[in-house]
Parts: sequence; structure tokens; C-alpha cells
Amino acid sequence: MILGVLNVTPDSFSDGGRFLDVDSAVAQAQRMADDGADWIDVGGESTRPGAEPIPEAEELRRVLPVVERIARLRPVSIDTTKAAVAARALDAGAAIVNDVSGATADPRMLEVVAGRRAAIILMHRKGTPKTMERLARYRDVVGEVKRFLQRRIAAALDAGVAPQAIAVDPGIGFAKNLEHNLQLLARIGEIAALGVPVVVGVSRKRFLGRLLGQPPDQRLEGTIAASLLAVAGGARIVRVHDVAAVARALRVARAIWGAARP
Ligand code: HH2
Repeated sequence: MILGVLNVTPDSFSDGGRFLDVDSAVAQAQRMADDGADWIDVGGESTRPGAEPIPEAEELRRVLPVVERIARLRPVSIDTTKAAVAARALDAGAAIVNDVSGATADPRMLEVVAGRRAAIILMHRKGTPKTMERLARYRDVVGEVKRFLQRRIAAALDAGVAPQAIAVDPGIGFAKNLEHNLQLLARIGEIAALGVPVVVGVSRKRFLGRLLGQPPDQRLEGTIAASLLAVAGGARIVRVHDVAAVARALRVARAIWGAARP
């Protein structure tokens, strides 16, 4: 499945400032839906390394009008770590919360998701966008990420979130260096063994730039290669900006995987 990225921010690392007005955001959502996105992920606060946090009112001002207008096109996930933003977005038509803190940043997040019978993506990160770069230290990155996600699944279940409404994400690029990202992608099956759908977001990320020496707008081939291999390894959902290209690549890959089965 494909989760199309729609950042309504001035400062996201690859599409910041492009979809700030509601009409251009809605047009981009429509394009992604036409191109094969199964759902659309709306984010109002950049999480790129070093990004400044923004106040709740500003995040709401950016995301709510967009969520309201695109919820009819495709299911919408709201990319936020704030329970109040999640609550308002769910009330405006979103169906899923995508929390890059694994629902640790706001103690009310799981209660909000459970109370509205919504779904949640629990992502692994360490620290915040301001601090995460110096926290990229692990003895066994896959084991640590897996244990964190297992604890967060248990917390979500305890709060009353339905088991079928939980997905996890290893958080590629969030307090991880190149080697950590490669390890997580190579061993994504170990995360999938947790038994809930795995989301992977590699789209245009810096580790691809490190490997290829390309700026964010020229990382499409890397995004496709890493997304396909993640799905081959057991990920169920890829979070991408370039929906049309990734959807086409996935169609070819699926045809080949289908032929391998008798
Ligand atoms: N990556 C980003 C933001 N949200 N959510 C999930 N579940 N997984 C990810 O890998 C992920 C995410 C960062 O990418 P982007 O939205 O393109 O940039 P920015 O945070 O600068 O808006």
C-alpha cells in the first residue's frame, strides 16, 4: 500500500512551502490519489533534523482546512505528535494518526485514538528533531527499535486501541545514521515479525543522498529501490512523495513476486 506525503509546512526538507495554500494542497492530494495513493498523510510540522517545533494553534491552522477537504478523496492520516491536533483532525475526517514519537510525546495521544476508534502508526525515534542527530547510537539498532515498538504496541492495546488498528514504523532517518538505516531496511522482516503492518518511509531521505550524492529532488531511484526492497522484506506500507513512480515500480515488482508463487 502507498501512503502519499502531503506536507503543509514552509520548511519540510523536500517539499516545504509547495503546498502551503489549501488549494494547492488539495490539488496535490488529488494528483496522488489519481496516481495510486491508498491514503494521504497530512503533516503540518516538519520533523527534519534541526526543525523548530511549532505551536498547536499554528499546526491546526495549517492542517485542518486541508484534512476537511481531502477526507473524501482517500483515507487521511494526520502526521502529528500532539493529541489535540490529532483529535481535531480525526473530528474533521482523518481516520489514522501517524505519530513519529510512537505516542510518547503527548500522554493523551493513545486515549484520543482509542476514544475515536481511529488507527495509529507508531514510529520509533529518539529525542526530538532538534536533538536526534546526536542520539544515533545503538548497540543493536534492529533489536532496540523492535523492543521499543513492541512496548508501544502494548501501550496502545492497554489504552484500548483495536489490535487491527495498529501499525509500526522503524523511523528511517530519525536518530539513525547511514549504517543504522541500512540495517533496519535489510532486516525489516524482524520488525514485521511483531505481527502488525509495518510502514517504511525512505522517500528522498538523507541516507539516499549519502549513498548517491544527490539532492532531495534527485533521489527518486534510491526511493524506489529502497521502498521495493522494504516491501520485499515484509513492509506493508510505503510512505512516499513520488506516488506515480513508486506505484508503477510496485506493480512490476508484484507481478514478478506473483509469478514466483505456484
Ligand atoms: N518521515 C517523515 C515524516 N513523517 N512518518 C512516518 N510514519 N514514517 C516516516 O519515515 C516519516 C514520517 C519525514 O519526512 P518528510 O515528511 O518528507 O519531511 P519533514 O519531516 O521535513 O516534513
